[in-house]
Amino acid sequence: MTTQMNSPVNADGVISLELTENDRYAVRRLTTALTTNPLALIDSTEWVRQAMELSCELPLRLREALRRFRRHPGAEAVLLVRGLPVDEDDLPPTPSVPGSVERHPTTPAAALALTSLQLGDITAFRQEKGGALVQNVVPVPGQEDFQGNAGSTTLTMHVENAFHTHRPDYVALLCLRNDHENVAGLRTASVRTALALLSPETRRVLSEPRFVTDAPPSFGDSTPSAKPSAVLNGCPDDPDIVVDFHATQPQDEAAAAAFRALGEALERVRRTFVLRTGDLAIVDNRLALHGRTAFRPRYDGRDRWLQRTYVHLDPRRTRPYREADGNVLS
Ligand SMILES: O=C(O)CCC(=O)C(=O)O
Ligand SMILES: [Fe+2]
Repeated sequence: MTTQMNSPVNADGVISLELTENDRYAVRRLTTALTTNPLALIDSTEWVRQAMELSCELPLRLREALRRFRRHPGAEAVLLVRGLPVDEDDLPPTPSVPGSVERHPTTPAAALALTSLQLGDITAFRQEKGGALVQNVVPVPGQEDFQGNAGSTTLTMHVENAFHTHRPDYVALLCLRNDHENVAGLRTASVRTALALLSPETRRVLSEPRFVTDAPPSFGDSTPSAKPSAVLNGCPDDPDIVVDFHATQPQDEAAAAAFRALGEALERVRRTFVLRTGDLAIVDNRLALHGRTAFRPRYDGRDRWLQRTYVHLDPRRTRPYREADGNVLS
């Protein structure tokens, strides 16, 4: 059936879609429309609205894949879209400043926004990178060991902004260029595949409010500690997961044992994606954790560069926290 061919589940359980030359051409037509005004601002209401309208004109097979992924995220809870129109030769040097974001529309930022906007609404948090909607994930000199996207050491597996009630439903990561040695990999691990490796007792403990998750370093130090909450939530046979192995603290011994068992199970099922230029990985942040393998930056303008958006499915749920019905949560 054509629908299955459009976004097949690979042998490794990951749903992926390879764009054709025609698809790429169609996406490029839309990114061109979104990048013609050099003074436009990605974070403006007008640009986001235009991008949302144009996202309805994305190639049908891409829209189908996104719609299907929304309802059926698969065992790995990752959708890989390959071949978006990013030309490495056209890219400026990889930024290397702290807090790097894209303010003005570029082809990759527009492609990322268009795709994200067919999944849901793009959002950002005021306290993180100034609330910019398209954020650069780049290594920063001196921050090699930082547990955040400016680092280049192994990035511990986490649900994005696990501490936050309104954490994103999806994290979308578009690769502009990979590292020099092509070893940096996005890692993902799905609770759907890990669950079978956990004992009923471990699942029970993980489903109780016995874990505290702090804000990640990207939020600064001002955020108060959260109340204890559960790591597994919702349907016991197909739960959502909320955990950050850098920021979550089990509150008692049995919780610590369950936490360790979960970490081991997730490690056994994790996947590594060495993304290429034009590859977009969309992670369902309710079901999968993500992290990154280590790499060696050179700070020569050719370092690894991803662009990231967060996607929320239901803007009404966050309306009290979004000023003027905009895209930034505070
Ligand atoms: O560098 C990566 O592949 C992932 C970084 C990350 O966790 C993020 O940007 O949310
Ligand atoms: Fe992350």
